[in-house]
Amino acid sequence: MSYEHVRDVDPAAADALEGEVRRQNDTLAMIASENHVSEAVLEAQGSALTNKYAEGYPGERYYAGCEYADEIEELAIERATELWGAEHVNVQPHSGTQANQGVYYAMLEPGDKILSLELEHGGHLSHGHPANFTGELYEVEQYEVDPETGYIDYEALQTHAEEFDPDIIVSGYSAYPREVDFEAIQEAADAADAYHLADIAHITGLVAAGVHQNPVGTVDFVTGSTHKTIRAGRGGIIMCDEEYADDIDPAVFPGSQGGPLMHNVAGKAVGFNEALQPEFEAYAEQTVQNAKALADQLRKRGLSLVSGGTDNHLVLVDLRDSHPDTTGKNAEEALEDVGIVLNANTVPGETRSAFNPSGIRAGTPALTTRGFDESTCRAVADIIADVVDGYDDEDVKAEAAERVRNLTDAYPLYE
Ligand code: DSN
Repeated sequence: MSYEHVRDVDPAAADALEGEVRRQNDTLAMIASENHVSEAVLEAQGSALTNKYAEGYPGERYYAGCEYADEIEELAIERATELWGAEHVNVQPHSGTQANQGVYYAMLEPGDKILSLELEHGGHLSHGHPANFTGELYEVEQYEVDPETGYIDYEALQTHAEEFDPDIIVSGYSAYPREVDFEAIQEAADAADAYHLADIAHITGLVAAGVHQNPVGTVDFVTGSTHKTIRAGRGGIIMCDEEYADDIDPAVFPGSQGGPLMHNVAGKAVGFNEALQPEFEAYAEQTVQNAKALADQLRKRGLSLVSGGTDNHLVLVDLRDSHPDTTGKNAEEALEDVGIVLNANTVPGETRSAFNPSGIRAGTPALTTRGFDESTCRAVADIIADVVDGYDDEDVKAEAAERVRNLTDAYPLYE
């Protein structure tokens, strides 16, 4: 993949763009929220729709010249409806965080109460963290995973909801390796007479493929990002029943966003179409099987996993038992040196800091897109374990880098 037109006018930018393609090809992307979209999605995102302003919604735009913007947005909406089954879909949020913002802005008043999962336990900044606008504008209390099992304690959540009386309960997580029982959380929301927002950003693809429980139809609002396991163009999405459409749409535009990023909406349309093809189900199933194989091999190599394993696309390693003197950052940096790109992550009961936490999070969506299966993921687990064991040993790292190189050569990207 080359950027000839960019190179003609801006060699420095072309170097960076080509460097990024090379970096993605030559390393294993294991940040659980990342994936590799198809060239079709890349082309759609790089299309002339980047030039178009289209404030409003299909058929009701504030500017002229929106016939193709309408077509592409309608395609994205139709396909999302088919994938997840919601009555109403808004494909304009620029990101998953902005999708959440749209729901809060539509349904809450400043000072209203949010009950959500603690960030250290797998939640997300936009679910009420003090450093996020949600932590400033709303009154937030947070639930946790069971410290013994690492699973969400649904009974404790229900009791917490009864005591706190929230206006909205947020489910759906960024670093929680287990399947979520959205119905159990809906019972807590019903008991507290609260809305329920399920942020399925990480598991959009698993839900669309029927591999995980679909909260659409159970909860009030489902949000997500569109570039993670669903592997479409970058951005966010909101889904809800028709009764909330007139709250949600104006909260996105003009409430909290201006013109939609129509090139990204095009990437969503094209990626959603790919996800409707029969092979996507196999991709989603393989992503989970690969994560289970990765988890199993890491465990065999003596690493502790939060909750003991995984039901989805990610594993969360708590290094404190096996490597008390190795931080998540130590591991992240050593792994990056050998070509495995994942992230240091906080773990439940974190005793270090968010910047230098005690865990690492690793996901299989991008490896699976590259064609990895269970045995390749076990091989990757062995490399991770070797590097964590010898994170400051240059010989260990050189040998690990060679094994990563063999894998990236065998599974090239964007040929
Ligand atoms: N940054 C994403 C993640 O890594 O989970 C969430 O926004």
